[in-house]
Amino acid sequence: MKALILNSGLGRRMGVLASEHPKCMTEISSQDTILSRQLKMIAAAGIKEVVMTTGYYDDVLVNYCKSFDLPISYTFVKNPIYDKTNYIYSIYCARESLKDTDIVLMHGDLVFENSVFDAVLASPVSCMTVSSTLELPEKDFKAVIKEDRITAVGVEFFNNAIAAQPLYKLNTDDWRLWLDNIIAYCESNDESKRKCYAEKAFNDISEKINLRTLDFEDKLCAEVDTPEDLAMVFPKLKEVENRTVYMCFSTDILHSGHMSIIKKAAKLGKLIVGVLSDEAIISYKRFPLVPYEERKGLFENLALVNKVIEQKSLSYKTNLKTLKPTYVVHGDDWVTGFQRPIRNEVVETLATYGGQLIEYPYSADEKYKKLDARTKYELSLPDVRRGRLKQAIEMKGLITAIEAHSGLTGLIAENTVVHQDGKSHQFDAMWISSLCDSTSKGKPDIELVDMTSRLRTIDDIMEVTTKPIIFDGDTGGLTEHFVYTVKTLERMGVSMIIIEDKTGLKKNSLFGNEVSQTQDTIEQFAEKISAGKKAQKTKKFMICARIESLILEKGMEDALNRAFAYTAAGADAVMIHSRKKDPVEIFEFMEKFRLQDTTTPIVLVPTSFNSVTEEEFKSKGANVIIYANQLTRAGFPAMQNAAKTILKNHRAQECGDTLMSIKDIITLIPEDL
Ligand code: SPV
Ligand code: MG
Repeated sequence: MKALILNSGLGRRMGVLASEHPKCMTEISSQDTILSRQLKMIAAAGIKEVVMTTGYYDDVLVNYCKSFDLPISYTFVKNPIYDKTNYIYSIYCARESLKDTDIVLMHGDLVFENSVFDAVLASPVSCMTVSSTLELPEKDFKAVIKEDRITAVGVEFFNNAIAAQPLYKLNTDDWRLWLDNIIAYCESNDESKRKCYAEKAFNDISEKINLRTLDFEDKLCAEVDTPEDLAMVFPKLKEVENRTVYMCFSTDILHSGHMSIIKKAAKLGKLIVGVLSDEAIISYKRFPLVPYEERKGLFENLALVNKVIEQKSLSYKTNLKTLKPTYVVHGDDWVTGFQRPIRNEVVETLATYGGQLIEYPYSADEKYKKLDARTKYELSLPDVRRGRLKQAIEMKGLITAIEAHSGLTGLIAENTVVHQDGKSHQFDAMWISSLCDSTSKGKPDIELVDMTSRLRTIDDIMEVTTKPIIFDGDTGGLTEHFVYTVKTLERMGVSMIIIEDKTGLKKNSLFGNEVSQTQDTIEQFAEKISAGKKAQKTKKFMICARIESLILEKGMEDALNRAFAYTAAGADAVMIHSRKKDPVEIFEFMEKFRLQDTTTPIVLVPTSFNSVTEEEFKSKGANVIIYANQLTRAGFPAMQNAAKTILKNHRAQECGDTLMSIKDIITLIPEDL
């Protein structure tokens, strides 16, 4: 497609404003003239060839065009008798450059906004811009409409007419017919046929040309013939140029799909990009591979982006209330699904001040899905996965983990998401519980399942997940063995090991003093922790000291003494455990610990004191909440029930309703996982 810009006119009615250069070089804003604005839009639309007819001050015009570094090749054609003819003759002069191509034709004094130009270019049929909302002008162009087609264009028509502006898109065949008649006009002996509007040559043959209207309504599309026209265009243009567009991104890579929507958005106004905070992303999808500051940098370096700000939650409301953008741009994928409430809130907020939501079709391209899968895979690699627990605690303050003891329960921990009131909730990490790992093997929780087997469980889970792993290391065994465990776990990409200050034959803590259990000495356990910290090779791996004083009824003071001794020995976190239903002792511990230590993360396993909400724990200073055994406890009765039902009925039909369908179970695990 070529653009044809008609700039041979004398512009007499502009007076001094066009006395030293062609009219199209009249300034219309602090950055632009009519022409520079047109050329930038043409270049942005990807049109590479411009044919420009010139007349007076043609050398000024040619030099001016070349002064812009735009990816446009120009063909300048001077109408040698521009002062004696109309632009019909200028087109005739340029005819050789205008054959066999689609054309976007505009008068050089036309100022229009991007969305009008885009709509013209996107039209599949030949079209001319008209306005159904403007009054019929006295002197300017009007288009006569018959059965949806334009049958005549001129200043003299008032019946069945609509206000029109000389911005056209003409498909090759339609243009060829019109151009041929323009040539015929200009080669005729009739002098007046070189002095009329080119549209007269169209009107003669309009029944052969399928020219449709493109209604720009009250958007900006106006000719500047006089200083009065200019005065009307100024404020309108200012309003157009002050428009702002808001988009929000959570991506850590920018691909062509993002660039394409950014380009569209930037055409609507000054683009402000909201970058979702790390915390908001974690709550919504997977962990960001690239932290907020770097993701912000991606957009700050884009020329199309005016400003980048943080969006602290999935909700747009706060940013929209502050920025009041003219438009919010988003893919149409949020019309349904879990983002729907967020979209609804955007629509409501925009309505409070007259903003508008613009949605473009979402591209679920295969190559973008592959990119996403690759990013996900990277998250599962040891070096990336290991440090993410520490980062998540730092970012969120409080994180949650659920137990996993197999690939399958790992998938549940990884993929279960609940959408509630426009927010989404999922677990941040996985807990490889000694109780559940042992139970799934039909063994008691007494460090009987050896480390080789425990590592195998970790590996099974790691193979199908990306979330950070907290390993239940029981007592940690002999210090001489513990240092090897630390190194092995680090190498695998585990994020934290929790060891409890017990010695000898360990039993599950929830037995308390009902069984005989021995607490280690402070010195010996602290020594084990320091040895582990010394053995550690990477920075973000964590060793958490688990204090059993409350379980073994040794009192609060003992618990606190131990907590401070263990952190002094290098523990990265402390876990305080209790088997009481009432959380009072847990709260007391946290309060007293926090008086002296405000930073070391506190880990809790609220199996018994399960009435407390995460929010409450957070307010009291907890940082990690582990749901240590719920999946195992949910699975066992369900399985037992199915077994009993079959035994009672001597067939499986009766338990069918409680089971997952065969289709669901065989398709649960994708083959290319
Ligand atoms: C586990 O899950 O194995 C634990 C937590 O260590 S508890 O069972 O409460 O001791
Ligand atoms: Mg355990």
